[in-house]
Amino acid sequence: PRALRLVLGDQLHPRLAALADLDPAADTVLMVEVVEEATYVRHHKQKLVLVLSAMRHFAEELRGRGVAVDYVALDDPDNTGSFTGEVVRAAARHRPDRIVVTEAGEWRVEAMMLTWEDRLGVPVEIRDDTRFLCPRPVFARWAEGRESLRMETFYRAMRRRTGFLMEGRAPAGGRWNFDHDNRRRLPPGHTVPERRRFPPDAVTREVMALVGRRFPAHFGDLDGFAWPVCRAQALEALGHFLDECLPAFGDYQDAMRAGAPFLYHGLIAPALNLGLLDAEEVCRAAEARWREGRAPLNAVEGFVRQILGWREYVRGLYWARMPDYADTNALGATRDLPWFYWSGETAMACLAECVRDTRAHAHAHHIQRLMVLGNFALLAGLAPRQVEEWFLEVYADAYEWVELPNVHGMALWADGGLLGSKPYAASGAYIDRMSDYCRGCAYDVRRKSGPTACPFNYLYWNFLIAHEDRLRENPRLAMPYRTLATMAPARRDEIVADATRFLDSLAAGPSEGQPGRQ
Ligand code: DLZ
Ligand code: SF4
Repeated sequence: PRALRLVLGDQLHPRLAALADLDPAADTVLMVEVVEEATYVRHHKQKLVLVLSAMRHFAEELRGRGVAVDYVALDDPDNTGSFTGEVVRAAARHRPDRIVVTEAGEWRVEAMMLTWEDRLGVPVEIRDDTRFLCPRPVFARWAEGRESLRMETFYRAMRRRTGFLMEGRAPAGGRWNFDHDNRRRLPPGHTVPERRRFPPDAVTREVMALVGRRFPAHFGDLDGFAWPVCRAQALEALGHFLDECLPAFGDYQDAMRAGAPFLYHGLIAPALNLGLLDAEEVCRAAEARWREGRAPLNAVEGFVRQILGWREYVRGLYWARMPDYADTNALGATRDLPWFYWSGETAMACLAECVRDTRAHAHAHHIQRLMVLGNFALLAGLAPRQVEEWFLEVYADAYEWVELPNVHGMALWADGGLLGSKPYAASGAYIDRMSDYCRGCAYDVRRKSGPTACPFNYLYWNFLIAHEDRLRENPRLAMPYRTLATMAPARRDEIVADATRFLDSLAAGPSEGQPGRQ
């Protein structure tokens, strides 16, 4: 019997479920570069390069192991441009007895896969994606009958289930969570480590030319590409993080500094989400550093929480709630995405800096995403769908399963609190505390009102005023609402007037003389 085994662009793992029982004498692995995946949202140029280059490297590795790989390149003249079209064509070429796939990361692609068996008249076996530590049915059972689905509860269950950072039944160090120790700002003059870069090899350079030619209008710089594109490079990047960055990762994980986009962050999400690394190995490696006394527990626990907790949790939630999850808009947000999310042209230094980092690297770290770009979107009432599309396009690590819950639920509270117990709204004081952005800003973070005041300040109170009915009873917002209750009506009016003036000035398209989307 001959199997055709499809490997998608974000499934580049040596022990992928669909390859488990591969018979090199009879089976063929199918990999396809299709324009639909590059354009269903208009991905950042570096993200396109990353995925396509990693696919080409992975195909070569399989061939090196003696596996027959049928690889359809983007420029192949017969390429139909979609997964379904290419599976249909490949089935005609190979006449397999069955098709084996690993479940897709995105709902959109799973819906396609579910049509293939009928269409082809060949059995299509869809296997669980064993790269994740919490299988979809396990999450569904955990979620069943719970009123709220809190990450913290899930994370503790996962610690118990996997044994990571456990001492018997107790959490290592006697606490589940060391986040309290993880909110330090970067001391002035502190030097952060140089990060490992992976300059483009011949394969990557060819893909860069292809992307430049085929997708010139997509956002993002193409030059400067330095992401790991194969497993060996990804392991090197992981090793570098563990050696140089993990020890201080916890302390500074929420800090931001102009001109230093990477700080002590892992930078492994692009590789992890492509399959070049897997969750278990990175958690195991980080835990080993702690057990060997080479990294403190607050750092290692903070890291493991992101992978074993948060990452698995958002994926579980995505599959448990899609497709309806994407449709909610609990705060009724409808404003168009301002053009500066593309151009970076805003007098708000924090936002301009985060957009610049994003354009240059297809990367920004979690606080830049959540507390600057996401926080602004929340406070300004930007339409969830537009914000989600932006996040999905611009980050090298973004696939809908991970992007959507993070943006829709965590940043925008568009799910009405299924994921987060309160909206992550913050005024300029938070950004000032965690960064050095405000020093270089045209606005004054200490001013509360008027045209030179930091817009985050009045937008924050304007947000609380606008959603008073919905949010006043939220126990986690009791403090700001008590403050609001003591505000004089004239002060409230002033806040609303400042916010209205500012929001009305946001342009949703390029104004004259501004650069285009790229
Ligand atoms: C993101 C992406 C891109 C840009 N291109 C391809 C491609 O040409 N072929 C492919 O197999 N996968 C690609 N991907 C990744 C898919 O979009 C991803 O597998 C789905 O979104 C499911 O998670
Ligand atoms: Fe951002 Fe306000 Fe600080 Fe300017 S003053 S950088 S807008 S937080």
